[in-house]
This record gives sequence, structure tokens and C-alpha cells, in this order.
Amino acid sequence: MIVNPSEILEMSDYIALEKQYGAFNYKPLPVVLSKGEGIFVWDTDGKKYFDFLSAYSAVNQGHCHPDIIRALTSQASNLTLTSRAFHNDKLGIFEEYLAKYFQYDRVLPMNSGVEACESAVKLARKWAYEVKGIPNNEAIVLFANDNFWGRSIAAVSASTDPQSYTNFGPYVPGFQKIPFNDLVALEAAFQNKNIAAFMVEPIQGEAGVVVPDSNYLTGVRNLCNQYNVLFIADEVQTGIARTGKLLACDHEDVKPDILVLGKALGGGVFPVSAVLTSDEVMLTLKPGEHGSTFGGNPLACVVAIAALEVVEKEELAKNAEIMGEIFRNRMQAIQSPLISNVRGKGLLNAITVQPFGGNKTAEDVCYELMHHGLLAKQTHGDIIRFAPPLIISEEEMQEACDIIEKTIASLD
Ligand code: IF1
Repeated sequence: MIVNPSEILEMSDYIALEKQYGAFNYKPLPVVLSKGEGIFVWDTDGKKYFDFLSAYSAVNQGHCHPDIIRALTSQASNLTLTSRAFHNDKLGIFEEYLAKYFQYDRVLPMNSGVEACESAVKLARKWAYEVKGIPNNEAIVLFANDNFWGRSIAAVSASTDPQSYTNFGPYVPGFQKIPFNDLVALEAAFQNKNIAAFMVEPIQGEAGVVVPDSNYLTGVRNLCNQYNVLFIADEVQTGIARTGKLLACDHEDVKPDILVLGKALGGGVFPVSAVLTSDEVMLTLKPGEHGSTFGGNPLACVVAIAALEVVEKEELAKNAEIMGEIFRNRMQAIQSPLISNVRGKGLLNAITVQPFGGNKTAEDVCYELMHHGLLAKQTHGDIIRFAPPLIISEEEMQEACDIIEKTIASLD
């Protein structure tokens, strides 16, 4: 079949094309989406769904937010890319806006989350040698078990998930892993003088929305101060209001040395990521030592500013907090042996599906939810993440919870 790119096909044909010509690195639900608006998406047959994945938290502001699309299209017809070989009239404005918004000295713009995380690791190594005085090539960066920060060779080298790292070796040296939510293990690891940084997600997303103890980040902050180690917070998924505060670290009023942002920084339309840090850390980078062709492009800069303006103007952190409470209360009230655990913060939530007696899995629940008009995706076989756009209203949240309740009841 040779398809004219403008031809309209059946859903099964779109899926068949991916099957014939794509890589099998994902296993999507059999739904083909062609339109999005706010918290809803539509498939090619015109069926409407609640989007309870939000493109893995990249669409916090809702699909095709008019203010963000306006910023995108007006900039797109003016100037899109200059590279960093020249200045552009949006980069400095974006850097100032971000630095003030999150209260850091400086901003390093990148594109994807994994690039920004890797940039943070590079910065930590540079700081280790040039400021902390660790002997050359001996710096160690610590990670928490079950971390997830992407798919690059460095990211899979930091991973403890065999699915992520198996047969992708040899791995990057100088990475060490300790248990998450364990300050004793952290302090023990810090006895090594060559530790440059500890990179951690304030809530572990891919691990299944694992929320640490309420004083964990404070403990990390204190130990990092005590041992002169950089605290890198990977807020690629938890940041930008997802957990009910602008940053998940704000729940404990803790400020990391290096903050990594991505996903919703691009307002769901464009890959924009950034590393924010102090003069002391950022100024270790000199011309030619790091970069990216697309990083800091004017299109990304205006989109990111528009995306953050929406978060502020529409008070998305507050809404995420309130709607998250409603969601977890509704889920906890469901009387079903299928649900064994409900957890999360703000609108980053998960339920654990217990295959009671029968053989219903989290995947079965997601298929059934899809048929009932709500899209969510399972992870690790038994966990379903629920993360709608943060603009969801109370009425819409109640309706979505009705769908989940009905679906669970139909599977019991
Ligand atoms: C996939 C989860 C979400 C991230 C954190 C960095 C990155 C991610 C904390 C890298 C990416 C993704 C990517 C996506 C699945 C996904 C995810 F399932 F792993 F947990 F969000 F729900 N730091 N997270 O979560 O960002 O380079 O992708 O822009 O399919 O791999 P990226």
C-alpha cells in the first residue's frame, strides 16, 4: 500500500502502517488520535476521550491551548531557528523569564528531558573537577534505584531496570545507585569524597508514582550541604504544577542546586527543556564545551514563556492540588478487590491493580477504560498512571471518575 500523505484512512490502516514501517519500541493502545482540545482527544472515527495521560505530563496546559498555539504560530511565521552561532531576540528574554520564575541565576536551554538531565550530569562533573577539586575522571554521580530519566546511553547506564539497560552496554562509568527514600544510604554513600552530585526525582514517575516520605527532600538538601554535593532535582515530570505546587520540591520548600525541567515547559506543542542553576555551577561551562543545534531556538523560547504564563494565569498548581484530592478520594472510595492501592500528589497519581482470583490485569483495565472513553496507560504490569491536563474542572473530574468507577465495576 502506498499512501498519499493527505489520504484519510481507517484506524486499522494507520496502525498497519506503523506496524510495517516503524520500530516496535512502544506498545500503544489500539486507538488513533487525530484531534485534541483541552482535556479531550478524539480518534479518527470521531470518538471523544478524556486524556488521562497528558502525553506523559507534557500537556499540563491542555491540548492546543489557544495562548500557546498563538505564540507558536506567530513566531513560526517570523523566525524559527538561528542556531547558537548567532544571537536571537527571544533567547535572553526566555532566560530571564525562566530564571526569575524559578529563582535561579542562570538557564541552559535544551530540547528533550533526557538531554537536560544529561546536561545536568555534565555540569555536575565539570563543577566537581573545577570547583570541588575532585581528581580528574574520578567524579561519581549518585542516582536512586528505579530512577528514570530517558533512553540515552547515559540514562540507561543510570537505570536499575533491566528492560532499560539490557544489551545496551557497555555502560557509562562513574554512576552509582542507592535506594530511593533512604537518607541513611545517602549519607553512607556520601562518605566517598568523590561524589559530585545526587540526581533524584522528587516523586518517581516511571517507577509507578512513588512518593517519598514527607521529609525526604529536606534530608537530601541537608546532607548535600553537609557533604558539599550537588542536589540535582529531575522535575521533568513533576515540575510545572503537576503535583499541586509549581515544583514538587516546593512541597518541602527545598531548593535544589540544579533543577531540570522539560515536558510541560513546551506546553505540549514543542520539545523544550532546561537546566537551571547558580553562577557557580553554570559558569564552569565555556564556549564550545556544550550545546545543541535546536536548544534555545526562538520558537521554543516563545512557546515556553506562553506555557509558563498559562500555568500562572490559570493557577494550575492550585487546581492540580484540588482536583488531585477529589481524584484520590473518589478512587479510595471504590469498593473493588481490583484496586489495591491509590497514591500520588496533585494530578500525578496511580492505582495498583490486583489480579484477584481471575486474570484481569492493568492492561485489561486500560482497554476497558478506552472503550468507556478515557485514555490511560499501565506500567510495570500492575500500575495505572492517571495524569490528566491540569486545566480539568471539578465537573469533568467527577465525570472521569464515574467512568473509572463504572469500568472497574464492569470488570469485577
Ligand atoms: C517514554 C515514564 C512518564 C522523566 C523524567 C526525564 C525524562 C522523563 C522524570 C526524559 C521521561 C517519560 C518518557 C516516556 C515515558 C515517560 C514517563 F513512564 F517513564 F514515567 F513521563 F510518565 N526525567 N519520561 O519521566 O524526558 O527525554 O522523554 O523528554 O516513552 O520513554 P524525554
